Amino acid sequence: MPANLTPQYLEAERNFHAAKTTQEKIACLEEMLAVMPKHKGTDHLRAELRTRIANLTKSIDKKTATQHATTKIEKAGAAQVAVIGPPNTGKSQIVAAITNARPTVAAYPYTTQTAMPGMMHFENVQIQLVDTPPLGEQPPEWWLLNIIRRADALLIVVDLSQDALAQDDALVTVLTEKNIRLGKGEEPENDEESAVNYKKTLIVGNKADMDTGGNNYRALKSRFGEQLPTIAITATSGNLDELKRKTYQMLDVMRVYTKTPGGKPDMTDPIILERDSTLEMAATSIHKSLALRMKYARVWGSGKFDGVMVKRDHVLQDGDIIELHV
Ligand SMILES: Nc1nc2c(ncn2[C@@H]2O[C@H](COP(=O)(O)OP(=O)(O)OP(=O)(O)O)[C@@H](O)[C@H]2O)c(=O)[nH]1
Ligand SMILES: [Mg+2]
Repeated sequence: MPANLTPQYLEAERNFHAAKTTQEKIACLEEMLAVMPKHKGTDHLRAELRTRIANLTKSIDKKTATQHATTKIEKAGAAQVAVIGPPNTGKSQIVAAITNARPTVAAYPYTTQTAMPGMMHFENVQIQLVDTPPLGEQPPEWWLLNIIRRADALLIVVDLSQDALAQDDALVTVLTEKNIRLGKGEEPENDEESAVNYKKTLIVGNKADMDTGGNNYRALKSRFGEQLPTIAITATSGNLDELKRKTYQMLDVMRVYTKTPGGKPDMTDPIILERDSTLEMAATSIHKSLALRMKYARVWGSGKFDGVMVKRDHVLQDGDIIELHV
């Protein structure tokens, strides 16, 4: 057996052999990839798993494109944020209130059965939220787990009309078992061996209108407030600007604008980059070949003076305007 495969890997492999549908098989292979220790000894196995996933995906795309669409949500906008949480906490209400999607909201639990994406605008940035079925004490369904793993970040929604801590603890336990941890985590190089998947997370206490004296939110904040950003909202009230702002802030990104020589920058269409990205990373995000061909750039904002010439390794700041020269 190569390279200390973990018990989680072996379990995923058993599930793979037991899987009946192609989608389940793909999910098990993805799980195997996700929980596999990452080092030289597993390079070969990882490549092999990727090829198998690609081949199965090709066969599925031909057969059942629509069925596939509800279990794998294509990313759109600056980031994909999965909205997850226990039953009936208001996940669909939140997605309906701050995006263009219209998922069903209802007073009984287990209303949502499939994932539904919607776009949220925050200032000049578009962020994709994905409404999901409830995540209870049971392990999540294979495809929901994949959506969570693939998402750039999570909104965890709990119900402040009840004891929110019990709900959250159950959910954190379920995710931890699947090697998903909440927060920013270590740098990838320090974490190579562990195969742990860190997710930036905003904890959303919903139904604040029913939290008498704010006691449940206070308890939630003292439990998570040091590690994760938290917010209390009333999703049915309509005033959710602060939720949008905190969702954007959690992503830890920055906006950079481009201009042509002599032209004006388009301030409505920023490039979204990880905070502290360099000029080279900005060019790559526009087009790989552009990064190769680029000779220098001028920058307005983080440079010593406006329009100063900078090199590839120049670290950009939120709001910078760049002019690339090839
Ligand atoms: N009082 C109050 N009720 C809310 C609030 N947000 C949602 N609700 C109600 O809570 C119920 C559940 O809302 P949903 O959005 O369907 O909850 P969900 O988390 O998507 O539920 P599942 O899909 O079953 O997991 C509905 O009756 C909503 O009207 C809120 O801020 N305050
Ligand atoms: Mg729902």
